[in-house]
Amino acid sequence: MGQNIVQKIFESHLVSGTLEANRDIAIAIDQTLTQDATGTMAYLQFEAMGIPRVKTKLSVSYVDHNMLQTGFENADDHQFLQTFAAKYGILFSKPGNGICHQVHLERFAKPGVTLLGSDSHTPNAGAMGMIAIGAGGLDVAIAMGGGAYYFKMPEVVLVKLKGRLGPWVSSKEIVLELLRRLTVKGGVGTIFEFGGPGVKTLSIPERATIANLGAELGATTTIFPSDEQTLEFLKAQGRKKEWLLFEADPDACYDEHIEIDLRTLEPMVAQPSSPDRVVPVREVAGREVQQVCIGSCNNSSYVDLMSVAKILKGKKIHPKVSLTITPGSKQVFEMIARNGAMADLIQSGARILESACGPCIGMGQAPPSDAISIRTMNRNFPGRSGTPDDQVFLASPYVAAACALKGVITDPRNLRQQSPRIPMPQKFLIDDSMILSPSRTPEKVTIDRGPNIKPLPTRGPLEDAIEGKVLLKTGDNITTDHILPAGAKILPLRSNIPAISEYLFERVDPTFFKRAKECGGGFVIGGENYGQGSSREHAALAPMFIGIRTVIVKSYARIHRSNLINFGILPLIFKDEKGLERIDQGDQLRIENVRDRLKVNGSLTVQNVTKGREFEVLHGLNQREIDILLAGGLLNYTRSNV
Ligand code: MIC
Ligand code: SF4
Repeated sequence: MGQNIVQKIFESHLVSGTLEANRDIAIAIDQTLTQDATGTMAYLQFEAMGIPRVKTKLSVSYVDHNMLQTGFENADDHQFLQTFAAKYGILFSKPGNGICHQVHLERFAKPGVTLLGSDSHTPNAGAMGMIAIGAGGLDVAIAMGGGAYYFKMPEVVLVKLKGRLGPWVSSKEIVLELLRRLTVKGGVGTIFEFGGPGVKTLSIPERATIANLGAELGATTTIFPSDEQTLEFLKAQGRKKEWLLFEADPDACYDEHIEIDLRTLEPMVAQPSSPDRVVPVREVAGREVQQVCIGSCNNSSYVDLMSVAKILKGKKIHPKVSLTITPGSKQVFEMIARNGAMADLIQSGARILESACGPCIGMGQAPPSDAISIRTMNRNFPGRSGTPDDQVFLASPYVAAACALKGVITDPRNLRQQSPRIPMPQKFLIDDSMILSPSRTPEKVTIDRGPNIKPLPTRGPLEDAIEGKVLLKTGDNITTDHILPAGAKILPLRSNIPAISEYLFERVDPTFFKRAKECGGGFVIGGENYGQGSSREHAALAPMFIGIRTVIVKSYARIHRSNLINFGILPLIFKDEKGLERIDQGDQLRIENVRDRLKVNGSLTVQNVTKGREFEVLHGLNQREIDILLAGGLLNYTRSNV
């Protein structure tokens, strides 16, 4: 029987397990990437493993998130990362070189290989016909040490594209359509493999927009075939030799099929404050817009920004709008600066930001209160922009540019101009001088550790009885931005767990940390898709640090569940609907014989001491996960197994 692309790569990288949906598997990792906001912890963890040099074929450390240097903290972290990379055999992409996913696609992604990244949008590189998965920093540290990546074999869903996109419709609409149909939890336990004749009409950056936003569906990853378009892109990046034709066999099988006819798509937006609240632009047209932000790892490629420049050329943006442009990489920035498009953007009234995550992660450009901000990004979770009552809409660069011109939400088809069709460059500007090679004399490199870098917190083996108060009862789709927000104020504390812990659940309940501290920890209770969004392991590490031993919810997002296990927090699941209803915040819960029950049983009994009742919870853990939890986390487990 023929194979799909996912099976082909998994088979050639399989370390353990069988390639059947929902079975435990482990794959070998060829490449890793980290970014600065998750990288410092990942490298401290790698260091704790005592391995002198990374064992991957390629590991890159990017600096793109914590770019505002309002104090010494972020600069300290950059120094740490640079010296660490030099010593341990890692390439270092300097601040200013660009956003990790954009740079990785340009310079390192290649068909047929595997990439694990400590950022949830790592699947961006799936545009290149490779398996690229987002994970917690500790999983990436293990991979850098030569360890495999363990997960459940996802179902592989074929997304078959037919036809060609119409004028003013971009590849963003393809993935917004998927989000509209499937919602933010529709891709959990799934890999989306794109195929069909419509794929051939999409360039690599257009495919990357889709693969990137696949993370918002909760998917493990998204992958495209490697074809003529891939060859063109690699050629233009001076990397022709890395191309190989990589497609599904004609008789390949899939667990499910989805079809999208590109001709039926129209300009769309995701309304506040979830990426799946998708509607056609015309349904919300006319609402006043105060801010437009173009950029992020989702839509900041050369073609994206050239399209915006073409739309804005010779015109002025609406007086009420603040427009920011963030080129995704130095390559994009320099190319549009040299060809004059940057001048067109500046003359239109745009504010130009450095190549970094910037507004996407609330590192500046928080919008005014209650104002509409149109962003070409991938996440509009509440308050993520930095403004508590933000109204962020996600849109394509075409829609964003139209809104900037008109000052109201505008369907770009109503602009009196032609839809820009920017050709892919024959040759990109290649200058890797901001990617530093590791040292040839690593023994001479000392790692700079400024006062912002605090030692890694650890915990002992799992307790046999867990007791505590329900500190928080939340609803469905709690994101890691709810659990531990990012933004300009909190991000600089990513290397300082004691300090960052004070912001746990700050936006959900500002009293959480104080109460948790008074109680010495406790339980967190939630609904469906708990922990969706980012890969930040701080959303598990900080709870572990303040004494949270157990989370009980209806279901988990993949990366967050792994992060909880990695840091020794039991991720339990309500057995039935009523479980959640029977608990109130403040109830005292107790679980006994935890260690023994985990070893022999799929369920545990929770006593609600306050209400004098018991209820059953499931754990759904495999043997390896149980062993990790019993050891008190993945680092303890790895150390004791080496
Ligand atoms: C995000 O987009 O939410 C982030 C910031 O890039 C995170 C990583 C982090 O929190 O450091 C992600 O996507 O994993
Ligand atoms: Fe950076 Fe935003 Fe992309 Fe996350 S989603 S990597 S914050 S640009």
